[in-house]
Amino acid sequence: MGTGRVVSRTSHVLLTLVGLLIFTSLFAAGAGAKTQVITKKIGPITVAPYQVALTNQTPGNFRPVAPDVEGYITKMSADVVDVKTGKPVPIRRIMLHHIVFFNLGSPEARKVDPFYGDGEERAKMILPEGYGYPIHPGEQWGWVWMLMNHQSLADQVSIRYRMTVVTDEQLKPVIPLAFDTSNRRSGLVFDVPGGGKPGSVDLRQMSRIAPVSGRLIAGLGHVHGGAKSLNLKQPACGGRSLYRSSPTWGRKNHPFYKVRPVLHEPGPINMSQFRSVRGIAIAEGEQLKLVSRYDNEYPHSRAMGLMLTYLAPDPAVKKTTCRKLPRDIEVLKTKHKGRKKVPPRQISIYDWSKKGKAIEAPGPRGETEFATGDATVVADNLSFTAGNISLPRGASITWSFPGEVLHNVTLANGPEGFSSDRLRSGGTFTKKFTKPGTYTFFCELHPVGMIERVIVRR
Ligand SMILES: [Cu+2]
Repeated sequence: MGTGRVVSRTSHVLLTLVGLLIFTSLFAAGAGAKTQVITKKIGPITVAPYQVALTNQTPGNFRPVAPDVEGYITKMSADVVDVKTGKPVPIRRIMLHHIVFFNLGSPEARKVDPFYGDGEERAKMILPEGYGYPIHPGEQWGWVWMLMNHQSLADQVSIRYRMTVVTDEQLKPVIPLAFDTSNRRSGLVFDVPGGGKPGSVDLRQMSRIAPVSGRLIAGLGHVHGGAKSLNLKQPACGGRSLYRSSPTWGRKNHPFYKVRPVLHEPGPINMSQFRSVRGIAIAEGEQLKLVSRYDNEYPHSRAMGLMLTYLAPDPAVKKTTCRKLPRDIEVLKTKHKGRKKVPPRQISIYDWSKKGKAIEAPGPRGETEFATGDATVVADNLSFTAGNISLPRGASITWSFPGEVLHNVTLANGPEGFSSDRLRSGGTFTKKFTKPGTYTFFCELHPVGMIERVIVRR
């Protein structure tokens, strides 16, 4: 659920196609209309032990394949499956952190938003009766995804996506409209600093203008650990709430809380979605605003506030009327029992054991470097130089990223949440430490072993 920037990053990936492709169609006859379930499976994608695999950093240049038919997608879901059995892979093996699909079908299409996105909460596109996302033969699609291997051995998966496609029938077409409260920071993430009073909240917002008059007929959201809610608002109608997406958190023993290493605080097991056949009337040019609410008592680095909504163009909507919201709004939630309240923060850093396993560590091995002022740290060769460093309050650290492999620095625990972008080729990141205490960090792309501990003196 991203932005034009992500499209440009993925488009070069589309030039080559390597991978296994399986196409299955199940036909169910209607009154002239055909409904088929189209499944595509791309892979095998290899993920190294405890490593992350990113779309454009993975050998093979895997790209998504479009259904190549004239019709409409009414439902869509994605998962990672075993290469041999085709069955979904458990999170303790490999986790699909996120996946986002773009339609690069035409020059105009390049301007539009992702049409489907899913995080580890396994959100599905489920459009209400009579609506569909239009697709055409010969379309090129792009995608962005991240896989994480939670085991000490290299592993392989295929990415499987399933679409319910309606052909030979005219449905009402929808336009995807995506919101991102990081306001397009690289990676679509933001850092909640924390340090607030119990109950304090971090609010972020992102506004955009409705490109056409129409009806909002469905929406889904994505957040990370620490989130309270996402709220889509209509400023022209007193800022009323159109749709609130709320998280359901897994129970303490859910696999999200058992796997290691973690790249960010475990996210929810579900975000509520909405759909409505009547739809919420929105006038062309009208502003829509997404507000993300996170706990700000604790730091939450690499947080997200993403919402994907579907707008069905309707020229009958002439202006903003602020009429009552349609009564047929349906809120879709998981049937699994979970926790309503944001669970306590659970994040640790990990080092390699002698046997090559990820083990929790208080910090990296080695002596603590005592700095009397600003310091520099080099992030390269899967480690941070000066892994343990002590600084006076008010001093800064500049991290440099000289190599060709992307790395970053992400706060695990400490008095203030922050992270750098993913950097390489001489990129740098500087942070001034104004709060005394112990900070632990990891690289979110190499979370085992690429760790750091900073002590800021009083
Ligand atoms: Cu790294």
